[in-house]
Amino acid sequence: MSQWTAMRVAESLVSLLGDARLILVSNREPYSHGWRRQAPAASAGGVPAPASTTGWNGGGVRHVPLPQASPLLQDNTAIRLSRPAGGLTSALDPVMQACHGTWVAWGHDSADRQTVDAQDHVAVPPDDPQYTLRRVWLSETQVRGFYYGFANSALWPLCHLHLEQAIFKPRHWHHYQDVNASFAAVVAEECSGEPTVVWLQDYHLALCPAMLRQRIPDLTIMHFWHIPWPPWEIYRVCPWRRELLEGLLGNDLLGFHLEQYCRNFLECAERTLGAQVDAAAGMVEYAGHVTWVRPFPISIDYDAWVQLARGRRVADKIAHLRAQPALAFPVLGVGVDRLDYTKGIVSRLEAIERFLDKYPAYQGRVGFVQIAVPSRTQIEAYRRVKEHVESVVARINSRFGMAAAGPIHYRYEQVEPAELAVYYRMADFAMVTSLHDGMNLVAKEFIAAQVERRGVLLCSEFAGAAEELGNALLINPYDIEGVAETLRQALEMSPEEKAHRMARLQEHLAEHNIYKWLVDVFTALAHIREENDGTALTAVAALGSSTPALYSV
Ligand code: GDG
Repeated sequence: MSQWTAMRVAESLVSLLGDARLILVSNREPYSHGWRRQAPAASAGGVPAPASTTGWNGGGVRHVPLPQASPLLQDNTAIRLSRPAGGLTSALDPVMQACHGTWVAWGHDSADRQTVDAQDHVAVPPDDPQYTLRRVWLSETQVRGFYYGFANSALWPLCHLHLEQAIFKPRHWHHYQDVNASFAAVVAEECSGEPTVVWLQDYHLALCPAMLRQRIPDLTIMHFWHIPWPPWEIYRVCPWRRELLEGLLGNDLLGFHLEQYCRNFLECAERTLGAQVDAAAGMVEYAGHVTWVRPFPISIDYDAWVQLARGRRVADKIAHLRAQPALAFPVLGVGVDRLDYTKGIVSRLEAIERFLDKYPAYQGRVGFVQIAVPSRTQIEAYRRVKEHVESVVARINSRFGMAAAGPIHYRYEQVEPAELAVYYRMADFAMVTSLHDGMNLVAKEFIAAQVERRGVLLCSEFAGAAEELGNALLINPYDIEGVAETLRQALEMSPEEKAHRMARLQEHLAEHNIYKWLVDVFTALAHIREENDGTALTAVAALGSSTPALYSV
């Protein structure tokens, strides 16, 4: 088991924080309350998750019953508690529980308003309250402009180099400013004069840091940006390029997955704002304030995925699945993605089609399970890519379909992590074909779940994960012929080489897990706080983190 465990890290972060409170800020909330139809008595664990049509980002939904009986309505609905099953919220939850901080997030669920007090607070986890969730309310119009509009129709495509999908509308921008101001006002209210560290998450909140800095100049503010930062030549098309940078430069520490994204950001700050940049040190000074910009490659709860994949009944479930006519192929591959145009699902399918064309001996012997999770379905570009994916699936299945089934088994739905682990463990190969991707956690989850080390990972060079995963087979998803060839290489690789590569990948991830990521982020912050106000660093030494010292360059 890794030295970086939830409990150990949570305790260490408390000492790294010293006397400061932690306020975490994200678009998504760690616990939500919704009116849901009662599940049939047999499934007492909760109701099935509805397919998400909102901005699911990195996690399905696990429903758990509320501890107290909630009022039943006539049509058999009741308030139920949900928890996103994504890696980030489950990794941050123990940290928040250990330091009893406050988590500020958009209250998006149908019963969220009914479950807060007069200050919009709800104590969580509800059965054993350890910290406060403060909900922020957004109107339907704000959600359309801020979330579907500027965040996901402008910033998302811009940062993923998909300029043809980017829509820059002043109305969306106005809502983005407005919502960021609401978040900043709520966070400032929560600070209540005590020493506080504010940790913001992701591209929904780019303006918040400067807004907060203006309200409380000596606040410690950090931000993690979960998607790539584009090169300046792309970034400069954004009409609000100055404002976004000025917003983010309110941070003391700004984290990206990769060194390259840090370099892109620094170049944008220098060329757009004329900020003072020291690229070697990862430092930028603007309007009298210094922001440190550092890479922190995010990871997964490795041990938890191993445990899921080794679960008591997983082997039986695999045998059951493989016996189904639709999956009765000697060789099975898997792909798991939000249905997003950045994930390169069409390229992946075309590469499989090319492979079957080129090597007919594999027809009827190779099948592929594609799990496509509904995402941002209110946006036209997402509806178009869904249609495209489904038309290619239909074409391949009609071209190569044998008696029982076509080679592509397509599931457009959310799937619980426990079931994902079954597919990951069962697969002979996994394909990650992102056209551009901050990190890609699916690649890491597949590795963790490969209990028998039989499988091969094909991973796009354009996913951040590729930097760490040299023992995967790296592919260029724009080169369909090349991917088809690499697929053949994967299938013809000796069992010894497969096991060797997988063992090296697993060794790496066992150490570089989500908890090490947390320690690295907070260690860097502790160095900054010491520089700013002399906070003791004994806790950093005690952790023995391998994070390079912030000032070592
Ligand atoms: C953004 C960045 C970065 C998938 N299907 C289901 C499901 N998942 C889980 C996976 C995985 C996560 O969602 C997907 O994470 P990714 O990293 O692949 O992709 P994004 O959603 O685009 O995430 C990305 C990440 O942020 C973290 O910083 O790596 O680059 O784009 O954990 O297991 N979970 C459930 N049901 C599903 O059907 N429950």
